[in-house]
Parts: sequence; structure tokens; C-alpha cells
Amino acid sequence: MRIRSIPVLVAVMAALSVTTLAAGMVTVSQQNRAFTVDRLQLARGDTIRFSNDDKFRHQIYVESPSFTFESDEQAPGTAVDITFPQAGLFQVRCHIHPKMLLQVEVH
Ligand SMILES: [Cu+2]
Repeated sequence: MRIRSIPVLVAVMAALSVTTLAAGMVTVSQQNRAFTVDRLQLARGDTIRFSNDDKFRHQIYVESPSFTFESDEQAPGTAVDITFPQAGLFQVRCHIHPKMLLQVEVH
């Protein structure tokens, strides 16, 4: 019984590690009414964590034919995660500060 359970445990651990490696996370900060990077390349399924490091509110949205995202107003010190499920070029913007722009290329 004990011997039989070991391969099962190894298989479960292998499956979990594959799941963990498949999707990445990148953090982008919002500072001085701008994103700290203006262009990013991701793999499909990756997530960007947007961290509001300003002293005022931001908001985040993505509008495209294949993928849209709309956050609530984002208080200082809080984070918003966006997972990109589709390949393509996406523009991440802020309704409050129209000059904020991050281009995301998803492969
Ligand atoms: Cu903003």
C-alpha cells in the first residue's frame, strides 16, 4: 500500500509544477501618472499585476475585439491583476489619466 502511493504522489507533484510554470506573472507599477514600462511581451495565459504606487486613484481598461477588461477605480496601494488569454497586441489604459498607455504583446 505504501509503495503504491508513492508514484501517485510523484505524478500529482509533477502536474502541479507544470501548472505553476505554465503561467507567469509580471508586476507593473503605476507611478507619476504613468506605467513604469511602456511595452511588454507576454505568453498567452500570463498575468500582469498593476500596483498603484501613486497617492491618487487609477483605473485600468483594455478594449480590443478579442479581449476586454475594465477595473473599478483603483485606490492607492492596491493592485489589479489582468490575465491575457488571447494572443495579440493590446493597449492598457486608464480612464482617469488618458495619457497612460502600456502596449502588451501576447504570443
Ligand atoms: Cu491613472
